[in-house]
Amino acid sequence: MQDISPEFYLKMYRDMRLIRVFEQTLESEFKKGNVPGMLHIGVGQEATLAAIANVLRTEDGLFPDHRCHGLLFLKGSPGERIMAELFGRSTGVCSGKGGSLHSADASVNNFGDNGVQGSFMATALGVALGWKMQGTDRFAAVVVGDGTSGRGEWHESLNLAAAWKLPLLYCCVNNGYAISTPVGFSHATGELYEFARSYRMPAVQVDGNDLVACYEATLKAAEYIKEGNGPAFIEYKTWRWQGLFSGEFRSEEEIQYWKVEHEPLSMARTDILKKGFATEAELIALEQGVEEEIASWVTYAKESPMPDPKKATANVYVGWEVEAK
Ligand SMILES: Cc1ncc(C[n+]2csc(CCOP(=O)(O)OP(=O)(O)O)c2C)c(N)n1
Ligand SMILES: [Mg+2]
Repeated sequence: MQDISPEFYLKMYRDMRLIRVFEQTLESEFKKGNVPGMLHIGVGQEATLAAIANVLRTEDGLFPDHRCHGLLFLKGSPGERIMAELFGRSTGVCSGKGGSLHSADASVNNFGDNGVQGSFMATALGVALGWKMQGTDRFAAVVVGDGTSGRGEWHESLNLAAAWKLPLLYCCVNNGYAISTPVGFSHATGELYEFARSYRMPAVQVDGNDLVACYEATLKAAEYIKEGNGPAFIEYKTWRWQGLFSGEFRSEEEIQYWKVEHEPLSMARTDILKKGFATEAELIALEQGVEEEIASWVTYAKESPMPDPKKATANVYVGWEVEAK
């Protein structure tokens, strides 16, 4: 594996920071009532998400789950239009109709999420089959949580992708819980990569809070897929700061470990300083730049008009457009 250059390391760190500030800003705007609908945020999972984003090319596909707002803009959609989408504004990538769970952007091959956990794992098979039949080296990353591995589509998808050698990269974000159910409580194994190995695809487990480890594992898997070998699977062991609902169900020791001792941004930051890739002052400037960029996205969203009710059915069903009363 080639060494990661200082510029690229700093770019990925900046991406992590963008995700953190984006999500925390969104959460605070949500609490003020400015963000409609449901909201699940990816704070704590930034190393995993930034690594995936930096391996995908524009022509590759993305099937993001409900904690992937960061991937929506890192995939290439303009950040202010993702923010506007979450604010339900007409300038959003789906004209404000997608929101947190249903945002897609075909121009960057983001196929979007939906409210049924794991259902897009079946859709992804069709996309990957099409690209394979066209003889391209395009592949799609399917980002799914640990809880989703109990779903039928999860196993059906892995099975068919392996049988037909489809170009899919399964990115399993194991944050330890589905809502508040620990992964080992509801699965035959808490080591989810073992499931994938039984479907005869290369499968590894990485520290999902270690940026470089995540990037190297993701890149290696992507190269294997692009060579036409079929699917690969990565289990990123990480932790989300937010529960599914408010209220905390995890122990003090667990929180201390993941939020302080093994926190992904400070781990990357410490490593950058240790390697001499940037000075403290340069990192502070970079972090301030991120704050300003996200603030400008919020301003854009807030100043954007609400969708026109008359266009409620536009682009929803082909040929079914009706005039709203
Ligand atoms: C088929 C289905 N069952 C239940 C739900 C409700 N639900 C939404 S998120 C979630 C937990 C998912 O856990 P996991 O995949 O581990 O993702 P995490 O929230 O931990 O990132 C559940 C059960 C759903 N959306 N779809
Ligand atoms: Mg989970």
